[in-house]
Amino acid sequence: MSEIILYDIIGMNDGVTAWSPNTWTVRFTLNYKNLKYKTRWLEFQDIEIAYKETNAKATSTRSDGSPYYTLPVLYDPATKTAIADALPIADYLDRTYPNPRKVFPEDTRALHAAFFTAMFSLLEMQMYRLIVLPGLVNAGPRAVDYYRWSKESLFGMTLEEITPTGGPLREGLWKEIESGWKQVAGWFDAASGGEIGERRKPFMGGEKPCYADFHIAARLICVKAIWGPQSEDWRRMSGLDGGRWANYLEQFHEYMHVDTQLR
Ligand SMILES: N[C@@H](CCC(=O)N[C@@H](CS)C(=O)NCC(=O)O)C(=O)O
Repeated sequence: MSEIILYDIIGMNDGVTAWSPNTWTVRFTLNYKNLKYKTRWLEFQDIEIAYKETNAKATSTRSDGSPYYTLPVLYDPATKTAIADALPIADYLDRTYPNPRKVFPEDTRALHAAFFTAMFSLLEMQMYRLIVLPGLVNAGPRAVDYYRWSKESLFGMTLEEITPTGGPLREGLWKEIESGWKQVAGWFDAASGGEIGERRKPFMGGEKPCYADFHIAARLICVKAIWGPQSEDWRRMSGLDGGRWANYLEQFHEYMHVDTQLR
């Protein structure tokens, strides 16, 4: 293939679902830059194939020292470059294809690094815990054993312990998520210098999205895909902060193209 290849995990909830937050961030980046690419869809248990096909290096290891294979992986035939992980991929794409636009506006890379740390501690692990168990269904029937092994060995807990299905533990996670989103909402307000209503800037990047926006939108898409758009959980999350996050997601339409052809 002469086009860039994005390796993504196929979701089984509803036809071909693009559900992985980290691969979504890369898809947004490719779409935003108008780059031509194809998607190679792998089932969850087959992620290692991306590394075999491209010679990409796994960036982390499991507790037994073996490579931890995750997606996204991106292969660019123009430069014969194979990279794993959303952030190094975005850095590579900005460096190699700075035009027509970068996802990291000039001199915002350090602020982005601070943003990732803040997002992770405020929200991401808490949201992740609420999708790990239902994610098993979306990974598809052939992935069940691998998925369970992968997540349980990472957390040192069963899937059912990672994702409490009720009770105070679940509510506690929700409370943290609610307060996390409230703080993120404050960041957006700050970006507009206190302006509200029509003059409020839509994105963390101002009038145009930047990587931080894609990072957030990707996580909203992921929880919506796994919980389901009609689920009680999605209703709860999308209703937070006056329905702000569902409205926010709608602004990404022009960057949401998904190459659904299986290959
Ligand atoms: N640090 C990586 C993390 C990638 C990651 O965790 N990807 C998930 C899908 S969103 C995955 O492939 N998980 C495989 C597994 O847990 O076995 C990145 O930012 O891209």
